Amino acid sequence: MQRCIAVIGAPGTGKSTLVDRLAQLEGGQPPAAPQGHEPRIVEFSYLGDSWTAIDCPGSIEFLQDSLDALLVADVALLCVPPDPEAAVLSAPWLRAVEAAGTPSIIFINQIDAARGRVRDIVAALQDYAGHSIVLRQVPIRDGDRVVGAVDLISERAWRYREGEPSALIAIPEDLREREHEAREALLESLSDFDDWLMEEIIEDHEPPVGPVYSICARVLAENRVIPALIGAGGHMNGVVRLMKALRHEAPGPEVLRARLAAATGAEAPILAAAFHAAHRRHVGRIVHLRALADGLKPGARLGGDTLGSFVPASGRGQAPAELAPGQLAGAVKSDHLATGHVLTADGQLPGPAWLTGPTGQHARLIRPVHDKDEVKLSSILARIAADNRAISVGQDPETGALRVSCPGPLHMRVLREQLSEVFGLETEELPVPPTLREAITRPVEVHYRHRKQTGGAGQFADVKLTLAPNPRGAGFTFAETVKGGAVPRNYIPAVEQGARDACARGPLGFPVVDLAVTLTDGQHHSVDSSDMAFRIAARAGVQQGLEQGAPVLLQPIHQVRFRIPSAFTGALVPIVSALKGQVLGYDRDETARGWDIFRALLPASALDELTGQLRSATQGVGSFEAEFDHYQEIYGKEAEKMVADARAG
Ligand SMILES: Nc1nc2c(ncn2[C@@H]2O[C@H](COP(=O)(O)OP(=O)(O)OP(=O)(O)O)[C@@H](O)[C@H]2O)c(=O)[nH]1
Ligand SMILES: [Mg+2]
Repeated sequence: MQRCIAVIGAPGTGKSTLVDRLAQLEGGQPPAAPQGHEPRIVEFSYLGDSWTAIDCPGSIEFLQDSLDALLVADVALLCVPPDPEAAVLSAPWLRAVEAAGTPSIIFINQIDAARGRVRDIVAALQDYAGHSIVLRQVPIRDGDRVVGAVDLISERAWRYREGEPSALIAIPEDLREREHEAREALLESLSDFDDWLMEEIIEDHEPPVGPVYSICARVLAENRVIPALIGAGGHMNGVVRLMKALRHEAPGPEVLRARLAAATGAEAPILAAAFHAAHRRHVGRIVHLRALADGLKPGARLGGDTLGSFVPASGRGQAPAELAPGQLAGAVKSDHLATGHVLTADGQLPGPAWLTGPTGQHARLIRPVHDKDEVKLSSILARIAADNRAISVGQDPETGALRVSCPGPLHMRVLREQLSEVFGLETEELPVPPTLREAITRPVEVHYRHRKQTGGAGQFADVKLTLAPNPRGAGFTFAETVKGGAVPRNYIPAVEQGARDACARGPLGFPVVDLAVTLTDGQHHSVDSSDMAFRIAARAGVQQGLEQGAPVLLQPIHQVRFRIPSAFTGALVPIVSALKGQVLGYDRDETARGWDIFRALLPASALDELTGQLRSATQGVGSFEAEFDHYQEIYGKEAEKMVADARAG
């Protein structure tokens, strides 16, 4: 059996350094360094147990990778900065583990550089966690510096030593009181989930250490509390203690398997879960999966087809011939396997809803530098997007170009590098032009006669039309009030078609919306009239009418839904106002403690700037989703500039 740890948390919280230390606890080669922003898979053993760590990138733009890792992790190791003021940086990951139901351990890392008390850090994190966070160690300080820790269950004290395991010492006298207090708080939290412990406490007994550790393991497997340990991965401080806690307390893959079965409603036995795909030059698509049953090997039936061959999960060493339960591997020649899916022999079940993070709001048009690559680019982007829920690809309706949305500019850059390095596709990116529209603002009557005499048959059609503004959002409507067959019935659809044709491009250069056209009268000729003639007449007539109808530019307004820690809600109001938006209100987010949902209307043209402003105002933690709501008139200099920009682009 092999257990899997998702190592997650805010940027620069020492995750990769810690994974390196864990992997080398028993000596051996250092693992391969992380590659760019790709999650890194590291396998190691400790005291006879096999482990895999998925070292996730910390950038919020790559949060999806952490969610993907939670699909296959037995336990999440959430690295947090040693600063109560920075607790909010961990909020997206706390939110993720709680939504996923993954048993989690918090590691307050870089404790050598602590800025504040450990209990304040825990209290600040608690604002963003529905589970109670229980402190398992208290720091030993020498002045301001943390020089060791006391384990609150075993009541053993350890003095840190640089670069090596800590030394056992006696609990410093001046720490006794604090240690007792913290221990009581810990036991009390645990006793909420254990009747025996509750009685021990009520009867004022000192509960023996062994059973208390067993309770810790059980409450972790049942995901009742989130224990917090402290240390400094970079200095090897607290690393052995952390690994021992994982060894004794982290549940095995059977717990994950049961959780996934419940979440997906799988009826057949779950054999594996596929969580990530990588594309490599000359190798192709590698699907990373974790075996959740015995004996998965190449040629087996998995997800409704034959499993191809394996490559080692870590990208190093020998490919496994067969996977032990809980083991990770890359599967090649297995293109039928979809990532983010739970796999049975015959089926692939989409992962739980929490697996899809906030949708990407950074949209760009992506064009191949060489025209010949157009078809290849669109098919490869579609494949990448199918494997990565943070990326979506479609065709921009205005320009017909490929439009890619992802969480941010860093992600976009990494994606384009991948296109170039793996697929040999050079691309350029352009901003998505706003989808401007125009509409008339006053009613107009027009009379248009189309007549042409060329050699034999001529063309004749005569239409009288009224054009009137429709209410915003009502779109194009057509009616006729023709009397006495002045325009015969059979030509009327052609008149409507001609009117619609004219709306494709109005006098300002944009599609015309919200227009009511009525055919009131006209004339026809028994020989020279035709559908074509009426269509031409109506198009020209409406074009003329649009020019006289005082056309106005319309810009799209989006309804924007922000997901932000409550602490930042106030900061959003001035941002929305500065971007000429309108605040609609906010509510507590019922799905995540400490978060608000904030709603506003904003011009689509402000969304790019909003991404940057939101990021700086919320330290990267806030996200938003925007959806077209309505068109709004825009006048003056701003309108002139938009028209000029659109003409230039
Ligand atoms: N003071 C201190 N610094 C540390 C410790 N561990 C790591 N660092 C430093 O913290 C920085 C970030 O370390 P990484 O291990 O790359 O952090 P990470 O969480 O993997 O970063 P991302 O993957 O970018 O999110 C580096 O400069 C490390 O040297 C520690 O225990 N104490
Ligand atoms: Mg890292």
